[in-house]
Amino acid sequence: MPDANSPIRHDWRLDEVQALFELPFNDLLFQAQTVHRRFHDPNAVQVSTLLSIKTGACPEDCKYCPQSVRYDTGLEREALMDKDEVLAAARTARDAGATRFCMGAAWRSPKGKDLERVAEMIGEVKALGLETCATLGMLDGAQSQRLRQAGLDYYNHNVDTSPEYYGEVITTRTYQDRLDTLESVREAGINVCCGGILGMGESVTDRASMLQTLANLPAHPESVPINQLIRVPGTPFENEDDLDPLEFVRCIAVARILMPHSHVRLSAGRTDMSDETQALCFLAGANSIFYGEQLLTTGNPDVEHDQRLFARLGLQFEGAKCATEAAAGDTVEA
Ligand code: SAM
Ligand code: DTB
Ligand code: SF4
Repeated sequence: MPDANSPIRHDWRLDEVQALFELPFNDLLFQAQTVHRRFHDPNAVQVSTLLSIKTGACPEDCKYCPQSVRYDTGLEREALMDKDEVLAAARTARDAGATRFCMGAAWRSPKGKDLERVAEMIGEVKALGLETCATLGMLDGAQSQRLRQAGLDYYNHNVDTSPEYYGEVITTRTYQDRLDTLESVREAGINVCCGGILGMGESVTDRASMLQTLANLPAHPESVPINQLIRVPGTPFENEDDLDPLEFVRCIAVARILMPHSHVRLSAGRTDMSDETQALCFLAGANSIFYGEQLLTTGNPDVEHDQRLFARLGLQFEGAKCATEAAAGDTVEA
């Protein structure tokens, strides 16, 4: 029987999640911030830096993605990077204050030789003192175990949207395929990073259903990235409507309430958000970001801008080991 007093649940009903989305904004944010303070330092934000280690020419048809071979987005394809280049980028990220380095590859799933090359990168990035994360597409049990053995700390694999809306977004792999990968990763003992995208024409019920799916996994993902769609010209979703920033904040707040221990990441889309919207996301319980001027193939705020925003909000980089932490904590004149 679930403990009615425990906020850690895996039995959320859709109507309960929808009811959270429908709360008056102030009530929702108060509840989310209350949960947040019970489980996290309210003024610390975990920072990860991304690197696309293999870019473009992906056989999948994800309608949001500039890297699918099916859409003409003008992106230049690039083969799997050399280890030394990856390590140089990881060092730069560490020296700028990132604590986790996430390597992304535009694959449906990694092939044997490529997986070995990534495994080698993981070991050496870890040796720099960084947490390691990878997002390489679908994995089976043996591949997950190989990555764990190489020292992988986190694997990112998103459900992206609700099971009901999924068919409008991707046709080349099923929702169940995604859940199977998450299970393999979890069984191998790797931390799970799993979230989705808002602004793809989904309904509020779809957002509730996506968060319900994540919260009702056997264990909550340690990291929950909430992305706002980046409308890349040439992708089928390039002309989607603007998302109301307050609807985005609501989704962060509901994720925080449903998954109290998780790091909720304010992920892609920050270049299109005001500082004030981002501040509301932190108030709603977001405590992680992607840091550095590039996501995978698209832009992200300048590090100077983020450092200034952190200073204005009195936020600290969680677990940073370098001078940037002090810089981010300094008071900067507005
Ligand atoms: N190819 C791998 C896969 O899909 O499993 C890993 C890389 S993929 C680019 C990682 C995630 O980035 C996607 O699942 C999606 O949630 C997010 N993403 C990709 N393009 C995006 C966009 N235009 N806007 C927002 N998020 C995006
Ligand atoms: C996630 O949820 N968001 C990141 C990361 N996981 C891999 C990727 C965002 C990609 C945005 C589009 C691009 O830069 O290509
Ligand atoms: Fe390929 Fe991943 Fe982009 Fe889908 S999201 S097209 S699988 S790179």
